[in-house]
Amino acid sequence: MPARLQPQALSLLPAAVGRPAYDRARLRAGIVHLGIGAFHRAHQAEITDRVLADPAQSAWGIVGVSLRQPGTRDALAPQQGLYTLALRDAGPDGSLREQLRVVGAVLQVLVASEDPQAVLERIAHPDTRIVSLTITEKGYSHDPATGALRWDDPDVEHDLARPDAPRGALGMLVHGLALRHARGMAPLTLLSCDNLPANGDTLRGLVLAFADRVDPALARWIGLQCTFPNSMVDRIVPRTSDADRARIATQLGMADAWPVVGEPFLSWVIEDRFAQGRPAWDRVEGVRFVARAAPYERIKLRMVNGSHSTLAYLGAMVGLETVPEAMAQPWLHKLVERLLRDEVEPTLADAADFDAAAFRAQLLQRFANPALPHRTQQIAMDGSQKVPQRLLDTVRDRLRAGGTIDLLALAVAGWLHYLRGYDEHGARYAIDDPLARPLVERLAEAAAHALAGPQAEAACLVAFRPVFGDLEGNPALIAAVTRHLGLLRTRGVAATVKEALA
Ligand code: CS2
Repeated sequence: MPARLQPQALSLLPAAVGRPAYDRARLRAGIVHLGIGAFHRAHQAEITDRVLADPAQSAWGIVGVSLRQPGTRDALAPQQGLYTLALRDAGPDGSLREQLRVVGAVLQVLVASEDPQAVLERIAHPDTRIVSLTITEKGYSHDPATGALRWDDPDVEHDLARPDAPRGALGMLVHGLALRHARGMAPLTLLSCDNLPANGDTLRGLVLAFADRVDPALARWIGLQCTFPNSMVDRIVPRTSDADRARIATQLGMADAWPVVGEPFLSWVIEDRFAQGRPAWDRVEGVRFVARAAPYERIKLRMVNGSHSTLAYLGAMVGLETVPEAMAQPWLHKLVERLLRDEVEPTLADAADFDAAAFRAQLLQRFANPALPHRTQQIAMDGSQKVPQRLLDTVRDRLRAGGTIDLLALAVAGWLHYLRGYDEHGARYAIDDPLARPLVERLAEAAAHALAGPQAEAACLVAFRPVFGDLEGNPALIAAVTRHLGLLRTRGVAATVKEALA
């Protein structure tokens, strides 16, 4: 057993491994981050770590929070918060490259399900100035089509009744802010880093709605004093595998119980609206503060995430396990390229200084990165929460402009096909989605109907309002999804895609 990664062992790391360029003992924790998973640790925490090298920035250490699972805390506590970030890609000759860096920005990890009071008090701590979030789409307890709060969400119901022990993100934020308000403390910036359209505005709407139920005066204070910048975040970060752990331990010469692995590409665009200051994150290449993030967000959700989900559903149905494997199929590669060029990019034409062709070429390379075996099933999860902003907003814009939606409809049909729960080889998988039950039950009813067939299933899916919203019953979308679904079911994914490209 190699020794464990720890502050005392930093000097023993090989010279090529990056490490904190500051005295961790001098840091204060200005940031509380809800959802301290791989994504945050490969993105915001690394960027913060680089900025902390300047002693003038030492107030921006991070306290991470896991809302439910103790896994990250258990892994990082013996390492006093240290962990390794491995950035991986392939060189021009195809050889794999990996750059390791030990990140020191995370000072402590709290587990809300074990000690919600500790999290509330941390939000109400005088050092805290920013609460940031990566809690995934479903963590917002909202209706994916409209962004409205779901009052019947079990976390919301629980947290309205238990201000002392909230378990969801909204409850934690509002009850934490209530402590600050009651104690006459300064307001906070609440910074969503999730893949939602207008993530800051969406979070603001949800927090204000929840707070208004708790205490209208609190809601007024939050609305007037706290800020909710929108932000766009882009870096591919697959789940860490045991092979990653083993390889990284060999390179470090010591064990890291939970390293994170990502691509070198990095982009973070944040609206510069902070209630109590912010780190100089923009000193790091790839990070920008702007007045309005919406154009960047739209490009990212539609180009990166829209095509990612398309690859994930269609790839998973033919048994392709990873994104680079899917990209190695010329017909899937071409589908993504054409989907972007012909149906997504025309909806982004108003974004200033956006070079769509260059972005597309770079994106295709990022997806093909052979050093990142990002699993199609990981991206396929939570479709009901992802499809609206990744594909359906684009469909809306195309229909409004009188454009074709053929390849977008193929992607939607791919999701519908995927929801049957087994791939083309008969291999079964679970549908991991908070709305799996209503979706699958509805589709099963449609399939059992006397007039069963792709038409009934497509109509039934497009009638599902929480996802399709005002596209409910749209005849053009139903017709296109029906056609593709029929082919997917009878001739298979490869033949259907090739025909769509012909
Ligand atoms: C992916 C994203 O898991 C998913 O749904 O599409 O996590 C994606 O890798 C990132 O948004 C890239 O920035």
